[in-house]
Amino acid sequence: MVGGLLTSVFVLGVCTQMVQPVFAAAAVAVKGGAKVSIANFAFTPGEITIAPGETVTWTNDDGAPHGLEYNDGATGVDPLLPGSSFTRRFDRPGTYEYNCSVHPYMTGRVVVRAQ
Ligand SMILES: [Cu+2]
Repeated sequence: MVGGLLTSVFVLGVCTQMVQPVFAAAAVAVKGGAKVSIANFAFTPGEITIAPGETVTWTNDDGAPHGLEYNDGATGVDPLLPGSSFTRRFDRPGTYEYNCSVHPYMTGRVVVRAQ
């Protein structure tokens, strides 16, 4: 006596096309250089490391005017009004300290190092 052979065949017609999202690998080779935001009366990040020849762009994201004063005597900017930016290129390796010319307690540092 062969009982009923129940064969359940579930055919899952999986016709799901593998849609591959093509992300044009946005190579984040930041040609524009590093960025520092000035907000809440502070530089963010307070310390940034770049390679020789790269630039740093400071943007005043605060509601008050700030300024940039470099300890090495390079020309800074004063005032740097809200919404404005200032870019400096660093060619020589070293550690560059700077502060806000309006608020001297606001300090930051740029480390230029071959990578
Ligand atoms: Cu300031």
